[in-house]
Amino acid sequence: MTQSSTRLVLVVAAALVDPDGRVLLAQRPAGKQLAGLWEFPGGKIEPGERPEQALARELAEELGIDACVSCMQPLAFASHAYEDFHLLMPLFVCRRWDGMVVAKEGQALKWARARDLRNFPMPPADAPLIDPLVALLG
Ligand code: 9L3
Ligand code: MG
Repeated sequence: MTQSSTRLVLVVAAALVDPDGRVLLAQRPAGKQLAGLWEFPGGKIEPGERPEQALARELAEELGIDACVSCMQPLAFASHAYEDFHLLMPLFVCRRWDGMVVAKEGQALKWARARDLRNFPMPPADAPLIDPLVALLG
């Protein structure tokens, strides 16, 4: 039997939904992997973190908001095999947070209507998350 040595990378992402039903997309900055593509904000889950905790930490670091952890709703799982690692990424819908969204890392941000999400070039893991999100938000 051959052993696969593919690294598993656990990431968590948010569909931040504002009171008008718009969803926040963040553009991956130049110099990073997948630069220029629009993603659901989030990042890697660190050892010992629950996914929702990791997401709250990432949203604080990247967007300066204090997201309501107990309000996060799991919506769908993304999975994508890159050449050197396999990405697993749950998407949580977040409708409640404290503070104003600010691009803390200089990233471009866009509030998009669910039906417009398909117009943004996205990383391969994020694109399949649009259908369940559109189904939820209409
Ligand atoms: N990633 C893909 N879609 C997302 C996020 C937050 C992350 N919505 C991918 C990009 C990288 C990996 O996950 O391959 C780790 O993300 P980061 O730490 O570079 O933001
Ligand atoms: Mg990130």
